[in-house]
Amino acid sequence: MKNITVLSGGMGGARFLQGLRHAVAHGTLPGVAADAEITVVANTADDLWMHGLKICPDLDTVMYTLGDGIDLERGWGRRDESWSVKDELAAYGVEPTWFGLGDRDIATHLVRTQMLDAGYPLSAVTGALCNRWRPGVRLLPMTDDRVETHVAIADPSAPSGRRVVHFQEYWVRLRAAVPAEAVVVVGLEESTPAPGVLDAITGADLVFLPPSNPVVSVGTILGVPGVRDALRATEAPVVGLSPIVGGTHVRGMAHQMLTSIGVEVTAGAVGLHYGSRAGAGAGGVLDGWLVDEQDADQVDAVRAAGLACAAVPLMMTDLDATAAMAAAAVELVR
Ligand code: FO1
Repeated sequence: MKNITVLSGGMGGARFLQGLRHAVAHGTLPGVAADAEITVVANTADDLWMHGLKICPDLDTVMYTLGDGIDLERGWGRRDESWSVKDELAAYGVEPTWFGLGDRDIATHLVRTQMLDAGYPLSAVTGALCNRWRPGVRLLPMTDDRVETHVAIADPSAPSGRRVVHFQEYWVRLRAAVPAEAVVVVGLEESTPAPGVLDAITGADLVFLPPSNPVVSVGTILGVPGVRDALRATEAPVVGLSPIVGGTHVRGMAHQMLTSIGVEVTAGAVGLHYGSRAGAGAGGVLDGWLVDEQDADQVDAVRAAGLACAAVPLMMTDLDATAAMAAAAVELVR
C-alpha cells in the first residue's frame, strides 16, 4: 500500500499523524511501503476571523506539529512564542482577549489572510505555508469554502433561552464547561470538497479516521457534500480509532459534543455512529474500529454491527505507542 489518507482534526489527529509518519518511515505498518505518501484532509470548521485575520486552528496544528514548530505543552500554536501583539490589543481594550494569538503565529495568519485577499483558495494558501514547514504529508483543507462550527448554549436573558457562540468561544472562553445544546456548522451543506480531497479518498490504499473529535472534527469533514459517498465508494479499507477511552475523551470536548447530538459517550457508540460500510445502516463509512483495552467489553457489539473490531492500547503516550496503534489498525482491516 502506498497512498494513505487521514481525515484529521487538530491535536488528537496531529499526534496520531506523528506516529503514523514514524511507522511508515520505519516500515512497521504491515503491507505499507516505506515510501508511502500520507494525505491529510483537515477540518476547517474550527476556523475563525479575528482582528481581521483568518485563523485555521486544525490546519495550523497539523502543520506546526509535523513541521516541528508546535508548542508541545499547549498542543497548539508555536514554540518559543511571545504575546506582545496580544498584550497591546488588550491595552487598547480590543476584544476578544480570551483567544491566545502569539506573535509568531500571527505571521502565519497574516500570510494566509493576504493570500486569501489576493484570491488564492485556502488549499493553495495551505500549500504555500507548507513549503516552509515541510510537514512530510500533503495537507489539504476539507473545503476551500468558509465553514464555521457554532454552538448553541443556554442563555436565560435571551428570548429564545439560548444564544449561539463560535466554537472557539465555546471551547476557549467557556472551556466547554456548559452543555452544548446544539451544534450548527454554518456553510457546511453549501461547501464543496477542496481540490484533491475526493481523489485522496477514492484513490487511497488505506483511509484512517484518527482519534479526533467525532462531531466537530471528523464529523464536519464527513459532512462536506461528497466526502461520505467517497468513503463508501473507495476500494481502500477505512479504519477508525476511538477518541473515547473508558467512557470519556482523552482531551478536548468530545464528551460534550457527542452528548449534544445524542450519541452515548462510549468507544463502541462512536464506532457505530460512524457506521459500517457493510452494515445495514445507511451512510456507514468504516470497515474496522479500534477501541482501547479498557473498552474490550464493547468489541462484540461493534462486531455485531458488521465492523472488524479489536481492543488495543490507544493512549498516544509517545511515537512508538502511536505507531503501534497505527499498525494494529492496519492489521485489523488488511
Ligand atoms: N486553545 C486554547 O485553549 N486557548 C487559546 O487561547 C487558543 C488559541 C489558539 C490560537 C491559534 C490556534 O491555531 C489554536 C488555538 N487554540 C487555543 C487551540 C484551538 O482552540 C484548538 O486547536 C482547536 O480549534 C480545538 O480543537
